[in-house]
Amino acid sequence: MRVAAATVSAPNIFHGRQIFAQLRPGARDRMTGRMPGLIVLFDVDGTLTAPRKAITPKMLQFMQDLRKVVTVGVVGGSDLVKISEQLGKSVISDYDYVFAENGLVAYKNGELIGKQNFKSFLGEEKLKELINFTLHYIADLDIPIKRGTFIEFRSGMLNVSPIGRNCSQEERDEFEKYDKVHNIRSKMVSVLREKFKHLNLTFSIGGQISFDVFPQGWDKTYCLRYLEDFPEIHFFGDKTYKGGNDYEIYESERTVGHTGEKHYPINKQGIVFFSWIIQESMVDFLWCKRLVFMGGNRVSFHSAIVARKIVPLPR
Ligand code: M1P
Repeated sequence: MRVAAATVSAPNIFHGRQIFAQLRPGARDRMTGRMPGLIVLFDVDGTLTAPRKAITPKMLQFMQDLRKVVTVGVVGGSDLVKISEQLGKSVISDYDYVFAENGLVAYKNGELIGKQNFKSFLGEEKLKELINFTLHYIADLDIPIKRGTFIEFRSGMLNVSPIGRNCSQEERDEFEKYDKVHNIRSKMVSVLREKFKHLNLTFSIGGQISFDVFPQGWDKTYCLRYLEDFPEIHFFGDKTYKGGNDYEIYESERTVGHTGEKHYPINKQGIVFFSWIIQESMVDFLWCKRLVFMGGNRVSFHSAIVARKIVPLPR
């Protein structure tokens, strides 16, 4: 489904309600009490948490409640170490699916089900060429401050940070502001993209101080190969614009994409949206989903909430 509308027309809402009424009887699996064939996937940074920050207790509780009524997965650009710092040490068993590094490292019910290897894919020579060029570029870069760990080597990708990953939180926030004005990362990405176009790599800006480098197709849509049992996949993310690391999965034909109007959409708006699901059962979600579907457009959290208020569910 495609992005767009911030509003939904009344006839579509009405039609959505009719469909909702038809689907209502089979909405729950008798054994699990959860909606079969449907999964809700969440991005981490900027969606479940502030960038690189820990999940709030309220949000954690909300996710646990949500998992009682629907299958839940998380898909982050970060590696598992960082996702665990943010979502908790038991993260791989707290969710049905945990996709670290876009799903290049994948867990289901606490078990590792897949792991990609960037080094094997590229080969040592090409990898060295890429790393050398990147480090030279950063060495020549004149930015206010630099720290350490300019390249983080991960299983399925490289993470490149012009300031260096071990900057402090304050330095991280300052770099992000500086980058918004001076486009340090997007300029660097353009140069790398051109220089290494023969390698078919993707350069994806997902966080505050860095960008990820991986082969084309190893973006967040990679995780969808593990979700063949789910004809309906809802994805929630913040960086859903072109060039953002949620773009491909948000735009994928296999997902119904949801984006926030501001940062941390789940905290500010989506939590209200999903609270209805938890409180009033999964049928609310179906209703909202049909609303989006019949509208032929994506509906933001906000407009879904507004629409939900305008036309209350039949009791
Ligand atoms: O999850 C989004 C990004 O989070 C981190 O980005 P940064 O440190 O720049 O804020 C990184 O782990 C990055 O790989 C990831 O995509």
